[in-house]
Amino acid sequence: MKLIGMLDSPYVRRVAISLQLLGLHFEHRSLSVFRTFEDFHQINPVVKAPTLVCDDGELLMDSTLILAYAEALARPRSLMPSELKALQRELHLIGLALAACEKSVQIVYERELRPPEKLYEPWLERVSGQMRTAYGLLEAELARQPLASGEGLSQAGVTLAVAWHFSQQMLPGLLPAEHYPQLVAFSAAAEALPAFKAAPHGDGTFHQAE
Ligand SMILES: N[C@@H](CCC(=O)N[C@@H](CS)C(=O)NCC(=O)O)C(=O)O
Repeated sequence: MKLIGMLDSPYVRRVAISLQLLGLHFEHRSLSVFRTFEDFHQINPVVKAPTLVCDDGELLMDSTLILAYAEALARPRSLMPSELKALQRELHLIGLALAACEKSVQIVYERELRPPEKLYEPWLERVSGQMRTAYGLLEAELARQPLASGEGLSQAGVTLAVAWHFSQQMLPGLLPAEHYPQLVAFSAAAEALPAFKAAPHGDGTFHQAE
């Protein structure tokens, strides 16, 4: 299967890291939804990153849906807990991390895609507040109950580490490290893992280690 999209997208990156952790082989094509719109359009006319081209040619999009398929392919291997209470917490954390991701991406788009005179400050303030709230809640969750950051890393761990790293790279200064010590430590541990190093944030291409 082929994963289409750039690793500067937190959604593409969470899929690239998760596929590795699930033991699934894939090729990666680092196409930009902006700079290479036409090339992307030829693969997926909706131009959404990530796109997964399955081995039979079927197209999947949306990182969470792609990961649902990947989980089914990888069975019995899984990044999700099976016990109900643990699954509930896992989904709660993933929801917070995806909200933080979405708000971060909205800030990036607002800053980078709009002409400066069309920036809408009340919207920027709103989404910045939502992003800080989501990360604040994640920080409190990790302080209350740690999450495995090495062996045993779960989907919540992948998603929150990728989200935090993305926000740090793209929105420096918006989230002062001293307010989020748990997230800083968790992210550092995750970024040191081989699966994260093989799919670094940016415009590079992932190569599966043999
Ligand atoms: N909920 C989606 C969000 C994906 C998303 O917004 N991807 C961005 C790149 S970071 C994209 O495709 N942007 C182009 C567009 O929406 O037109 C997911 O989890 O995959």
